[in-house]
This record gives sequence, structure tokens and C-alpha cells, in this order.
Amino acid sequence: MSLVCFPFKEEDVTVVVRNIECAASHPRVAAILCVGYSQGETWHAIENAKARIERATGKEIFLVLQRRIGVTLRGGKGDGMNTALSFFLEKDFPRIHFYDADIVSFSGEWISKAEKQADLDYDVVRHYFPRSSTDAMITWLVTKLGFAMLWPNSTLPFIEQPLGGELLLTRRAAEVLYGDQRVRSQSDWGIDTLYTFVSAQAGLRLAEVYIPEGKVHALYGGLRDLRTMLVECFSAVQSLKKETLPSEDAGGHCIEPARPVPDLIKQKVGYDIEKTLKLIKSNWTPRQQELLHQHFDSALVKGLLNAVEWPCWSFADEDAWTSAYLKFLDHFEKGDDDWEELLFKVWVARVLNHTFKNVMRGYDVALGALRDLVWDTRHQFSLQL
Ligand code: GDX
Repeated sequence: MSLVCFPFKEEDVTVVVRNIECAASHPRVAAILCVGYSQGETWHAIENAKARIERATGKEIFLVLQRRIGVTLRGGKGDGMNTALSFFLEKDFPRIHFYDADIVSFSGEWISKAEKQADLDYDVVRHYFPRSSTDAMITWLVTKLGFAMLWPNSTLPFIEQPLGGELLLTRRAAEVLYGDQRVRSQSDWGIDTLYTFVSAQAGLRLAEVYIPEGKVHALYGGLRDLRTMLVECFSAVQSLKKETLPSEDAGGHCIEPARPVPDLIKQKVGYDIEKTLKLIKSNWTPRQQELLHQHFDSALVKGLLNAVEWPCWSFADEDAWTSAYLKFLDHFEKGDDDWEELLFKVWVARVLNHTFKNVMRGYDVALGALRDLVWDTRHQFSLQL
């Protein structure tokens, strides 16, 4: 019988309470753990619903505040998830599931699918979803691409959603992760990268299950909403760049095949394009321009500086992004606002280029271009090893 954890900040309380109730009603679930960032409105809504759900389902609901486990990085979702791991390891449940609290399409089937794979002795089970062709731009352009450059011969680049917050860990996996200092330090959005990487490095067996209805959750506005996540996810990859992986996949990796993507998801635009167009133009400083000239290819410099005058993005094609990514891996300094803003601007230009070059040609072309980028990069970097 498993423990299900919902890390939460401030979310639509009706959705959160409904998800807790749904998970608590599942026959394979023994208890629910809600880990809050703070005692705000969502916390109080859970507190108010707790006794009623416990009575109705006979399952205990633990409501705890996240602890400060990392020391150097921002205290965010990483501290929340690691607080849950530490709680889990002190109890005797055999498995823990994590789900984002704000998912409108969450159902008991998500739990059943993960449990079934864990029954086959997989240590980690991740959920993956059909996604819009403008969604997951950090996953594709930062995490999967970074994995393909740094560890091309591993399965890491082919983990469908390496940043997904929906996953099951067995006790063994939780011990490996929580026992790792790098994981405990990663208190911010980089936590998903660390869970994925350290699981692969430790040779844990991974299964991925497909959720055909998709993950319907709170939407982003302009890409600015994703700036912190971008910086923290890139920096997490950068922090691992000298790490090695076992040459063969010790653990094994099994993926449930995907199904045709529902039209609603195919038609969705993942971010507000109009708001985003202004982002490359704004917040320039003389030092950003200096860094740009000092470290990056002249075509990228020219393109970005042109974009100050008028929105443009054609310069930010796949090759330009891959080459800029390598420069960022070498020189990027987290916490330095100019470096962070440069990373953000080049990434925004890349997302706009993808949107106007690939997405305009239809969903299948757009997804094909993202898959090809990872596949070709893996090949290119494999040959360089
Ligand atoms: N305890 C705690 N502490 N919970 C947090 C914190 C925090 O600092 N920040 C966010 N959460 C909760 C939040 O309330 C929600 O339940 C969940 O974590 C995910 O946060 P959300 O802001 O909805 O993230 P978003 O933008 O939807 O990203 C999620 O999906 C991404 C993906 O699917 O690609 C999140 O799980 C990412 O880690 C993941 O990369």
C-alpha cells in the first residue's frame, strides 16, 4: 500500500481537494501526504477538508510544511519533494507517488498504471502525456537536449518527460535519491532533473506509463512566467556536466507506447505569443551585450541585437541554439542577472523560431522537429566522444 504525495503552493483549492479525495479513495493507497510551501489559502482548505476525507475513505492525510533541506539554492519544489522523501523513509510504506496538486485531469487510473509497473519490479515509474507543440519547451530545449549532448550513449535523452512531477518511487529508489547529497541540495525547480539523472546513474529500473487524456493544469502566460524554471533547470544540468554514467544502461527502460494525440491538445498554444514577442527587446544592459560579443557566435549576436529593434527569431535555429547551449554550459553563472537574462533571451528566440518555423506547419511536423533535434544531437555528440 502506497503513500501519495501532493506538493503544493497556492492552487485552485477545489482541484487540490478533489485530487486528494480521489487518491485517498484508491485501493492501493494507504495514506496521503500534502507538503505545503506555506500556510496559505490552499493549506487551510486542505486542513478543513482533511477530517471529512479521512472519515469517508478511512485513509490518513498528513499535512506538513516543507523543511529547508537544501542550503545554497532557493527553497522551492525541491525542498517540498525532499521533505516528502524524508517523511516516507521514516514510515514503512513500500512506495511513494508524486502528483502536481493542480491537475484537473487527475484520476485513480494514474495511480493504477504506476502501481502495475512497480509490481513488475521497476524502481521508478514516470507518467508521460501528450503535450501541445509549444508546451514543454524547457523539457525539449534544455533538459533532453542537454542530456543528448552530455550523455549521448545513455537512455537519458529518450526519457519522455524527464521534468515531469508525476512519478512513483519504490523504497529502494527513495533511499538512493535521498541518500545523495546532490539531490538534497537541489531545493529548487532543478529537483526533477536531479531525480531523473541520479536514478539513471544509480542504474534504477525505469518504466514510463502513458496518460492519453493529457495533463490539464494551470496555464502559463508569456514565457516570462517560466524564467525561474528555465534558469534553475539549465543550472541543474550544468551542475552535472562533469558526471559520468555507466556506459550501458544497467537498469533498463521500458516505455508504454503513445496513442494518437487528442485534437484539443494538438490545437492548444502553450504560451501567450503576443506577450512573449516583447521579451527579447526588453531588459538589455551594456554588460549583456559585452557577454554576448565575448562568448557567442557572430550570427547569434547580430540576430539578437537586431531583435532589440524589431521582433525577429530566424537566427535562433537548431544549430544556433546547440552552439549557444555549449557556451552557456561553459560560462553561465547562476545568480548573475545578466547571464540569466541572456540565457532567457536566447531561449525565447529559440522558442519563437520553433513556433514560427515548425509549429506553423502543423502538430506532427513540430513534434517531429523536436524529436529530430534530440536524435541528431545525440548522434553528433556520440561521435565526438
Ligand atoms: N511544496 C511546494 N513547494 N510545492 C510547490 C512549490 C514549492 O516551492 N512550487 C510549486 N509547487 C507545487 C505546485 O503547487 C504544484 O502542485 C506542483 O508543485 C507543480 O507546480 P506548478 O507551478 O504547477 O508547475 P508547472 O509549471 O506546472 O510545472 C510542473 O510540470 C512541469 C512539467 O510537467 O514539465 C512541475 O512539476 C515541474 O517540475 C515540471 O517540470
